[in-house]
Amino acid sequence: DTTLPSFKAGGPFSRCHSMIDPKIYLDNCVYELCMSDGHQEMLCQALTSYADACRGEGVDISEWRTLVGCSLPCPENSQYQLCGSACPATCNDQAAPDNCSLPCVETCQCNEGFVLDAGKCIRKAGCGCEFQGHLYAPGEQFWGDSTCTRRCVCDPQSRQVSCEAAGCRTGEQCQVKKGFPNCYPTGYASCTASGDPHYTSFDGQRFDFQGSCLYQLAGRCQEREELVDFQVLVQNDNRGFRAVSFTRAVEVRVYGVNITVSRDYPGRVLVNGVLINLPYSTDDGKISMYRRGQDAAIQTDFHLTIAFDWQGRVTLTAPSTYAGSLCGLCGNFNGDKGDELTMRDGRVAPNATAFGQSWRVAETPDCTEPEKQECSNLAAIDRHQRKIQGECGMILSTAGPFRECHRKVPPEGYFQDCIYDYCFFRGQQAVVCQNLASYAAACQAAGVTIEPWRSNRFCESYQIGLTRCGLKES
Ligand SMILES: [Ca+2]
Repeated sequence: DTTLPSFKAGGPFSRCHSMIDPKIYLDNCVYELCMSDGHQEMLCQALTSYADACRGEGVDISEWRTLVGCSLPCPENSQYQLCGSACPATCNDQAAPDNCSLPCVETCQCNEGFVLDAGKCIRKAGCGCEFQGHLYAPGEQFWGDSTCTRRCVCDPQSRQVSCEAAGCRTGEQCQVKKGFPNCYPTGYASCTASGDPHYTSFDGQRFDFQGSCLYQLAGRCQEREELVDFQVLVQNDNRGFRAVSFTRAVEVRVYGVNITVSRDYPGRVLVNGVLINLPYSTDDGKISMYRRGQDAAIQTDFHLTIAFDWQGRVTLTAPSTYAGSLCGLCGNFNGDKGDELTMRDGRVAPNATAFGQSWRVAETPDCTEPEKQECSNLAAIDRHQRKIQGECGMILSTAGPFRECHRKVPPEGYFQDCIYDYCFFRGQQAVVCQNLASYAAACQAAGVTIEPWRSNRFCESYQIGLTRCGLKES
């Protein structure tokens, strides 16, 4: 039996006996072996724990692993060392072992020419390049100065940094964040579709379009290599087919990934057809998805954000780098309100219906594209709602929760949308709430703090609803 002698006088641990009584370790070892039918792994664990304890006391123990067949499995490109450096060479500090003052440890040491990086031994060449005190990965691109005038790359072969003159794109400015300079958009514009649906384009044009097929809300339309291609599609409900007919699903196509946020899957999103919970990021980190208030927010690394509340309000925020290069129901983002209803063929549409139809991507079962319908009671509803503090009147109320917002976001257009939907849907609360939520979101986007407007009796929030159902802790 080779086991027990290892603990005996003259064995590899003998010099430790006077420092740490081996009896308890021996008893444990025998017990574990007995319980496990002499399993080798148990033996190795027991001996390792004694060896670690001894080393902790500064006792020099001799090689014991080969004696009992407990060789340490070492990862690729490394080898077992009974007494190796406690400061392994890493990408950031390749001379670490030379300057190490710690006692040696039993370890797997990287082979010659390799260093430790994230728990693996990689070739020194795989470490990348050092530039002005920072380490950059092979192939990584970065700005070589704080004003973004030199674009640099770490050459994977030579591990040398090479730079060339460059600059930020139109609609961008150089900013240093967290110590790293980068180009950031100078501004953003938002487009929304909400309610029946009512649209507000990037350049601020409001219109109604009640098509219920699949449409392009926005996408890159100019082939500009420096701009990442993307498409945002909306699928609307068939008006009249359901009691409440709003944007039903939003589909985002970018970087070869297909993301769908649908009313059919509240609280979750579909990524390439697979249902996932939030938050979630793609492996390359280029797309992240998270909950933002009542919305599912999808954000790309080029500062495009799409938010959908799983019910009927979608908001698109695009960076100024895309100004003038977009097309779809959200318009072209060129700062000119007059050409917003530009159709796919480049002509300006005679009306919103023709405009909407031109951006149809696909027909869906039973989808229709009716002309905007007039509601016969509209004038009477308008007069009544203007007088009251509740329902659509809450948007205009100078004593209401949105009063601080009136100067920043003119409320009249939102009120008009609200009474139009109120008229068609006979005052259904869910429809009114959608319109109020839409104005609230526009106010918050404009930086205005609004007062609480939802309550237990009116427009109860989704979160409160979930809590009531016991699905979520408050
Ligand atoms: Ca425009």
